[in-house]
Amino acid sequence: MSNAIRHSPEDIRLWQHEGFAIMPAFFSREEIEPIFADYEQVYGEPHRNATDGEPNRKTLKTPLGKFNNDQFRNMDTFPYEGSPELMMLSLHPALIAFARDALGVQKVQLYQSHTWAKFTGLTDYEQPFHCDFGNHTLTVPSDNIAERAVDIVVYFTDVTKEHGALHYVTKSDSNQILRPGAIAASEENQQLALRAKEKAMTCKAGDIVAHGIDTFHRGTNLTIKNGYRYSMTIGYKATGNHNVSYHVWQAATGRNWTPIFEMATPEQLECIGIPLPGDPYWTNRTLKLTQSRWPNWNMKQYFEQAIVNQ
Ligand SMILES: O=C(O)CCC(=O)C(=O)O
Ligand SMILES: [Fe+2]
Repeated sequence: MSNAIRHSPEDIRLWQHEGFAIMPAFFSREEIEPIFADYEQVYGEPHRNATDGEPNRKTLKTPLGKFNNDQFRNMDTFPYEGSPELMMLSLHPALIAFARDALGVQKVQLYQSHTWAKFTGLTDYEQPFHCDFGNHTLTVPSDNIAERAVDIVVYFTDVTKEHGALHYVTKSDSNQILRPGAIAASEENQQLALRAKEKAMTCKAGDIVAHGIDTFHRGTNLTIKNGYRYSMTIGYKATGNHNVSYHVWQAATGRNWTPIFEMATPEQLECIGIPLPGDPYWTNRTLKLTQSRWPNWNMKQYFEQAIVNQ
């Protein structure tokens, strides 16, 4: 499977105008299988013993869903520990290419990446329709496409409606039901009207959906006995967009960075803030000191292309 471009102009159009672009088989079985095995080890085996796998019938009666902290259990944040495929997926060149084209910019940064494993019966996963901007910006989603955010969900398991499929409403529909550009639906009648138009992100492992922080969607319960859903959420924004943020990679010093430095290309590292070879940041001093922080990182290109020698 080619690494470079895995999306079509229609995917970009859908993301920009309808808020959701679904790209089946974006990742191949070979790319997904090692990651599935990582999730099984970290989440699957412990949790199959922790729940009886029975759907949560009591809370399924909740008419509109409610956020609760237990929905957000079983998550981890980049950089991960596991297979090279797991460690590198967030920086996959095809995701970077999609984010660039969707935002219409040359340079993008990875600003979010987390795993998520959901299990039947573990909690009530029903959520109301919402947009995700609330914890990605202190303002609201921009009117300018380039200043929006590309939030991609990758699935490592097949997802039917009974596996807690993401439910979503296209922008055409939410604009009509609410008003153009609306980002909140706090009334029950609005929630019900959105539900009347909702679609379910049912998919196969390897499929992805790209949306943004301005799209209406909601999480739903897993209702199949012993069901589970493994996904990863990966967020990109235009480089220099300080209005949108989520994780701070630089603060995660104790995490598993060494394999990232060993495997990533300069273009991938640039997506987490590392200047490219030839950038004036790289001087004799910064090159040598950075190399001593990450002795396994092959910085040859960075040394060779340094334009400032002092
Ligand atoms: O997991 C899902 O399908 C959706 C969850 C969601 O939208 C959220 O937690 O913001
Ligand atoms: Fe959400």
